[in-house]
Order: sequence, then C-alpha cells, then structure tokens
Amino acid sequence: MAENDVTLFGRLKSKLIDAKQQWAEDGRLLTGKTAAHGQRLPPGQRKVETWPVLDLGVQPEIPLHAWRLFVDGAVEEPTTLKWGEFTDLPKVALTSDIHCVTAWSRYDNDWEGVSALELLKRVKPLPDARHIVFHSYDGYTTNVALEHFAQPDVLLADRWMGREISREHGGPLRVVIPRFYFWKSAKWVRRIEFVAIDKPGFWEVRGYHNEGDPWREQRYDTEGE
Ligand SMILES: Nc1nc2c(c(=O)[nH]1)N[C@H]1C(S)=C(S)[C@@H](COP(=O)(O)O)O[C@H]1N2
Ligand SMILES: [Mo]
Repeated sequence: MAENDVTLFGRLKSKLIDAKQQWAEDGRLLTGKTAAHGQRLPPGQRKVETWPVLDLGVQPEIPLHAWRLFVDGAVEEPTTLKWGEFTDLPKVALTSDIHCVTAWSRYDNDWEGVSALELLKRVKPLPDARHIVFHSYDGYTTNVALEHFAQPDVLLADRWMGREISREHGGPLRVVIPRFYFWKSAKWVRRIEFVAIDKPGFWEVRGYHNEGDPWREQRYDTEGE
C-alpha cells in the first residue's frame, strides 16, 4: 500500500511536550490583556523575522505518490484526494500573519493553496457538522469549529513565499488558520474529519485553549480556575 512509503524522521520530543504542558498549568506568558483585531501584534507576542519550526519532533516525509487527503465524517460527499487531484483544484494566494503560542509572530506570509471554502463546496457538510478535526501524518490532531474553518482566509497550503512548503514546515500540505494560534494550523495534514460533537486535539487535551484566539490571549484552558 502506498502509505507504507511514508517515512517518519526524528523522535517524539517527550520532554518538550511535558514542558509545554507545564506552561499551560503555570499560565506562562500570560499578560492578562486583550486587544482589538485592529492591533496587529496580539498581547504578549513579539515579532520575528525567521520562521521557527515547532512540532512533536517527528517529521513525516510523504512522497507525492503516497500522499492522500481524506475528507470524511459528517459530509454529503466524502472524498479522498491524490496529489494530482488536489493540485487540479482552483488555487488562491493570500498573505497572513502567524502567531505562535510560544510568543513569536511572523508577519506577511504569502501562501498559496486551496481555500477552505472551496473544499466545503465540494464535500458539502451535513447540517449536524459543527466541528472539524485535523489528523496529520505524524499522529498530531487539532480541532476547530466549522464556522471558523469556513472563512475566506483559511487555506490548505502547499506553497509559502513562492516555493513549495518544506517538509519541516508541514509540506507537501498544511492547514493555515491565521486568526488562531498556530498550533491550530496542522502540518502534514492527512485527514479532515467533520463531526457533530467537538473532539479536542493533541494540545487541547494538554491544557491549551479549545479556540485559541491570540487577541483574546486564549493560550490555555483556564476553565475551572
Ligand atoms: N502535524 C503537526 N502539525 C502541527 C504541529 C505538530 O506537532 N504536528 N505543531 C503545531 C504547532 S504547536 C505550531 S506552533 C505550528 C508550527 O509550524 P511551523 O513549524 O511551520 O512553524 O505547527 C502546528 N501544527
Ligand atoms: Mo506552537
């Protein structure tokens, strides 16, 4: 089977995962401020010029012949796309800022890819679809409300600054959801699952906020405090 051709490089960084989980418990980096979206830099963030790499330590290498995107769950038209089928879809280009919960922000990223709205038009979510879970080739998951996925600035991106997205940044295909902290933007996306009942993802079950709006500084899940 083609998927046997996917190679996983690196090892799970369990110390880093534990440290980030501790950040959530300690409320690290919280300023307690909120800001209007008109303020470009959200509270507690600093602008960087580089593009840091953040993941669980395992970076899949997915040859294009083995790449598949599964779109399923509460949709009228479940779809499996091969790479050539994905690249045949209409493309858009747009520019957005990245805000990572570890406090770096990177402005003016030029992305190209297929818009979430284009995908939704094809798979047609059923009326009970309310949430989306992204499943990635490295085992990572993250969730977002359908209403927030269904925005014109949300992309399935295969290009950044005029080049293919590198493996370390989630190539061949990653999700880009600019309005939330970057952990919501799944790298190496493999499956987009539509569900009626929300399913918190990898960081969301480890103390991170379910929504993750940087301007409201929704870094961590502070419920129950
Ligand atoms: N598949 C996958 N996607 C992921 C992650 C991951 O570990 N695996 N990490 C998330 C986190 S915490 C961040 S900040 C961004 C980092 O993306 P970058 O490495 O391209 O900067 O990817 C997000 N998407
Ligand atoms: Mo992150």
